[in-house]
Amino acid sequence: MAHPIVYGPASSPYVWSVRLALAEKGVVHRLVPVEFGREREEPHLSRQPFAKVPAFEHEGFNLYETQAILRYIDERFSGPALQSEDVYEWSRMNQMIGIHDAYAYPAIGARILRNRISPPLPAKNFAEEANAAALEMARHCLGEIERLMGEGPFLAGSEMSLADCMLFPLLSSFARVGEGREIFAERARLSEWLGRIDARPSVALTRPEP
Ligand SMILES: N[C@@H](CCC(=O)N[C@@H](CS)C(=O)NCC(=O)O)C(=O)O
Repeated sequence: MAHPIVYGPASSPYVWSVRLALAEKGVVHRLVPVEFGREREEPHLSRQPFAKVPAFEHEGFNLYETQAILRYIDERFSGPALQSEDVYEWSRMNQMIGIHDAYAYPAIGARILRNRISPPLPAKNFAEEANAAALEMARHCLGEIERLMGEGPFLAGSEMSLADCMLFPLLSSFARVGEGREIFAERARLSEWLGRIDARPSVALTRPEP
């Protein structure tokens, strides 16, 4: 079976989510780096017409949109299931993934991290009010994620799921900047979760260079 190909920069949280899911399934993949900025040009635009990363390819099947890629990976490959059979855990997983895409990534990824640590892209000078609103949203997201995960140990049940794959890259990057560190300091259960996922071999295999 041909190895799947992931297109995008290793440092992108969305790219890392896909690679993390592959590593959790024990699937070897090939990363084809796409430098930031090049996602707006060919050949990437033919793979992802909305000029985002990642794009994904497996045995001639092309796919983009991280949620779809994650579900493909779990359904297509053997290895530990990353979606619970339990309808409540499965729904919680989908809810967490929704929170990531609708609220957490726009505030944390596209604003706070983009402002702080996105070389080689120049920091964007967003208006202070917009930065404050993003920080407030980040705080709200982390509070809600911690509430929904309950006692854990994972975000949506007793096993690692696609929710952990989706949220870990973004939240672990956030925990490394000052604003994130402060919020995590108030969130013991979420911090423990971060440490638990961080220790997994799949993270060691896919962690981007600092
Ligand atoms: N809906 C897309 C979003 C992916 C996304 O926002 N990727 C970011 C990097 S983590 C990106 O491509 N940013 C470049 C840009 O917006 O120009 C998905 O789920 O794959």
